[in-house]
Amino acid sequence: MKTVLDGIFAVWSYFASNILTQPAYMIGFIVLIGYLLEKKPIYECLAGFLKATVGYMILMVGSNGLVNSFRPILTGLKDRFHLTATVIDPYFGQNAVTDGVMKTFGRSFGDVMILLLIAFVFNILLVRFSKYTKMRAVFTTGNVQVQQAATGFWILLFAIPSLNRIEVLLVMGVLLGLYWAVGSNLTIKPVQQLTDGGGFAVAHQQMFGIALVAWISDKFKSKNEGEGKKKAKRLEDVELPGFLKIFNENMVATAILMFMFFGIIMLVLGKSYFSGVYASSDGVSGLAPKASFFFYILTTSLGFAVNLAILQLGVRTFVGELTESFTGISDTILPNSVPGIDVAATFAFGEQNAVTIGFLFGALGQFLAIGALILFHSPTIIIAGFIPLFFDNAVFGVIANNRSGAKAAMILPFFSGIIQVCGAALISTWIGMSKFGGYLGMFDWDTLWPAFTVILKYLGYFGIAVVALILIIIPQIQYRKDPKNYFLMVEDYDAYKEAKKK
Ligand code: ASC
Repeated sequence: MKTVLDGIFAVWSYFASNILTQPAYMIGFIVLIGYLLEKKPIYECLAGFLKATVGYMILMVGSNGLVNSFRPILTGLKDRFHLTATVIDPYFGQNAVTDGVMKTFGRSFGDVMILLLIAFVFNILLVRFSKYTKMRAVFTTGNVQVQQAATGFWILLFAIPSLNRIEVLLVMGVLLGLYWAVGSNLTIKPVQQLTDGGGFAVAHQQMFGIALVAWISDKFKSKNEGEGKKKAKRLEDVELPGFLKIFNENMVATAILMFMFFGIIMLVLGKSYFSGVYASSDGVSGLAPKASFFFYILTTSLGFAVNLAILQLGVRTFVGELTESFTGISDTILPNSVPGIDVAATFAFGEQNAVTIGFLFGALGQFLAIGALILFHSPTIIIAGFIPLFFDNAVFGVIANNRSGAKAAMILPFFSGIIQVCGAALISTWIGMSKFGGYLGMFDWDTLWPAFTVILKYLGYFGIAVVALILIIIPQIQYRKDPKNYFLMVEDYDAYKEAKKK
């Protein structure tokens, strides 16, 4: 018996570390399974696998390019001004858990793979029984699952320290599995509307945020587009006068705005800071001796537009394959389901300038909130991390613009920026993570999870049931609002649109 279990676990570990947590292969694998289930010839299945994997790898080149060039600039503020501060960034958060969980709780977290197994299988079961659970999305973004598992582990130990190893695994497996299934399910409607039936959901770290932004945007719209009033302007409808016309071209707009934004930050950091980076990175990054600082800033800033274009190319490469092949899965083993994928996939849809606008207004909100923390001598100072700043607020910008126009695409990311900083400062101080220099810091983990932490801390074991129940009820409410079309939305989007017209 023991050797059988060991064998199963060895197979799972191999799968989890090589495929599930490497989303490019995970997406490729899903495409492969989908086409096999559609009984396509094997060479076509293989071609689909390759195209999807390569497409996803291209997306990651863009996404990592953005993170690697702009994260050091934002965190540079911390070194340059010798701040003791907590960086909100998923990787800093993960390091803080690794570093601090032993010192804080006398425990270490070695069971990540088992946890992923429990939560992932649970997510699939919830979707398999969608008839009862009303959950329609499978969370496939393994790299963020690992980060969420780490932070979830800390939160749980903080709230209920008496849990033993097995109990921690079970509770987290259930709560995370539910959060993945319910959260990505919440994004289905806004994402289907954005992509005109793209056939996927978001599986990331701001899923409740996306649902909230969609809901508030619709309120904006009904207020602004009521009887007798003009339709609110989308970013793409704004006609700029004179020379401002050049902003209508997305690449030009991104280049100019990022040059101003990062130009200011880089000037504040100063030339000698980047020369220091060059020396300490052995010339891999930073400003080479004798190189022009102006052109260094220009090249760095234009890199934003370059990486964004790469990212979008990657999305366009794999999304078609994914949509087409997934019918193989949703017609057979998982009826009425869609795959949940990285939030970056939404950036290839809708108005491109909304990505930039969302990011910049989020930054404005974050910087104001950080200023307020400093001004009021908060015990924890937050440093903006690029990942929450960009990936959360850009998708909020895109969704808000798609549903109700330019105004919402500015206002909502602005408030999101404030919420991200204040929420992260509060929760990371309370649970004791701020001392270790990092917190996950993505929107859901600055809002929803702090609320769950309060429930778990004050209600203990009973709190676990309360949190699970809250999550279970959400898709039931969604379903009851429109039972006739709820599953049609993922089964056949064109038929869904027809039905809604009537
Ligand atoms: C995250 C994280 C990343 C990025 C990436 C965005 O939360 O950990 O590496 O966002 O998934 O494409």
